[in-house]
Amino acid sequence: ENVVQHPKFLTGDYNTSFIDTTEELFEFAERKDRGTKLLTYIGETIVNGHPGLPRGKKPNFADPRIPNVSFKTSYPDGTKQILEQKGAAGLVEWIKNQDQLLLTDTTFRDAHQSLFATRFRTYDMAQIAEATGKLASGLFSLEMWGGATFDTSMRFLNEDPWDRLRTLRELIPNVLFQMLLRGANAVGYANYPDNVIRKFVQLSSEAGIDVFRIFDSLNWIEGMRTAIDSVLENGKIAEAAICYTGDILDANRDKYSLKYYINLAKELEKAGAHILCIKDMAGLLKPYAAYELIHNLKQEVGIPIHLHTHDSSGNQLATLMKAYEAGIDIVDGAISSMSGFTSQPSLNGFVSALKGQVREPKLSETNLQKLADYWEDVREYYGGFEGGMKSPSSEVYLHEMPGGQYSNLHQQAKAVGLGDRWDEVKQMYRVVNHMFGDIVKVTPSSKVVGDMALFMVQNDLSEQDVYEKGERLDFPDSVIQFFQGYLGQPPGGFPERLQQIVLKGKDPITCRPGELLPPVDFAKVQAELEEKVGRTVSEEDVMSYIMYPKVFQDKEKITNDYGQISVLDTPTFFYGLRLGEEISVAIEQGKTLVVKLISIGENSLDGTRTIYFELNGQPREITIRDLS
Ligand code: 3PY
Ligand code: ZN
Repeated sequence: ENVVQHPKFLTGDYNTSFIDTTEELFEFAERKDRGTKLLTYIGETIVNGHPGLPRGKKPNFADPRIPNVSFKTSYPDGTKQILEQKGAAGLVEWIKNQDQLLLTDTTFRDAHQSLFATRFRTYDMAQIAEATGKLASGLFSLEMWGGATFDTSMRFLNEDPWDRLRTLRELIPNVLFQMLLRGANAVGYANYPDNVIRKFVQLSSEAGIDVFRIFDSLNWIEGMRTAIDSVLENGKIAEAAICYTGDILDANRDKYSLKYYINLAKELEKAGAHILCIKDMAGLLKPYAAYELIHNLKQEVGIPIHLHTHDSSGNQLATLMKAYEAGIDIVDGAISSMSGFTSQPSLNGFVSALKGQVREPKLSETNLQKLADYWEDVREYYGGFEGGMKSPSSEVYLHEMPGGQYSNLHQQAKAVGLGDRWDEVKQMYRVVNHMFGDIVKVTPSSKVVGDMALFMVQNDLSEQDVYEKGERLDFPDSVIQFFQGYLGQPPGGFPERLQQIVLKGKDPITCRPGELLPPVDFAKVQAELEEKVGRTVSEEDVMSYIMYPKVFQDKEKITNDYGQISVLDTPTFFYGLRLGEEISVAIEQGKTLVVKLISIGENSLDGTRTIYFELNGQPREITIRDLS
């Protein structure tokens, strides 16, 4: 603030002591040269590429087809209005009274988590948000937050996950927003103290989440209660999940039987869940098993049932169909151009398949196609992160890897030099599951299995080697924590021999980790964080920092160096600019920078290059260290 803008000056409310007593006049903000910061980022990207993507010339992408709905239509009322008018219990009644099958669109979360290692940017979501609210207002919900997106949006995209939530909420005021919450692990990979879970649920409710899909990575109900209770306290919808693994129709695999799932479902209903989710994170629920499971659950529980699956095997549209026949209330799908393989089955395809049926969903095929056109164009930008499946594969029945993990683990394998041993990693994943006693594999338990598989392949260890040389092995931290009981207790307990080998004399816990973890003192953490980053932080920042301290601080540093790079379009964000290319960047409401790349200098003796830009028509040079 300077003198002439000061409110007291503007209103004439000052006297001669004004300058002496108004200290903030002498606090000069760091000169914010946002232009230079942005040019530096673009220059860096041109010279050194984007992490995880091959360096090279920026491909020619067509402009995405954004459906033209703005101003022409208003937002039709949707499920969000029902929740607002009738409350959580009223919404549940409304679901039960439906004569249509309800649908959730996962495109904004699970689809890209499962196909593109969670790399989709808010920029691309925001551009289709209004059209989604207007063209698909009949959806039950949009799954658009949580799971791995919280971590990756900060870690790889330098975005604030809370901003994504708020931005989309503003643009979609009519459809329920749904998130994936990992029970006591919130949106992280380890258990957090109870007060962190409660605060997280409160803040996400306030920022716009309506439906919380809550699961525990070992199907351990104790790990879910705090989250369920918090959602109920906030007046939101608690959707509690049974994670499906194994095969209820395979008599040889009786650990996860129909009876097991029915008991779990009843417990969750008793725990206060509004909706029961069957979370088939790997896509193992075969069509006839789905009928059997849902048909039986419909008789045993009174709450609506929501089915989530992944189409890795290519069988899952058939599973949705059998689920429909068994009376499922709500089903997840992804917009067709973001569906299939490790993602959800096609929403568009399923809607078309049900046309003319008794419980036909109230969604327009034409409108859904418009959304599909957009995502088809936008997914091109992310080609470098694609998971690599070229066809459906029933191999998933062997390794049982969650769809949301597949592309991420593949990236992780490449990063540690095991890209060409991916087949071995997948086979080892199966071996590790067996060694761990056949566990539910979903974040974070799936990460433990993945870490162990990578560890064994990398060190050329067989199962036998682990038992024989285990004393001398430094197991990954996540594996040690798992056997210590810090992710909770698996059904049937831990395999004792392996547990002893991994823990090397340490005692495991058998109680809920949240009982042992001291509550976080939020005010203290806030002060600590403000000290570290040198600015005032919000409660949301504190939460992001508690869950991802290093990632949060790295993001802060990148923001200091480059400014808000989330305002860049995605091709520029990943590939910089082509020679002669000009872009407009809206850095804030009403303020636009026009950036043009003029030329790229030769590599000089000190290892740097000069990049010549025009910024709003003025020549600007940026020097970048060439890391190649
Ligand atoms: C996640 O927790 O991120 C998942 O998608 C689990 O399926
Ligand atoms: Zn999923």
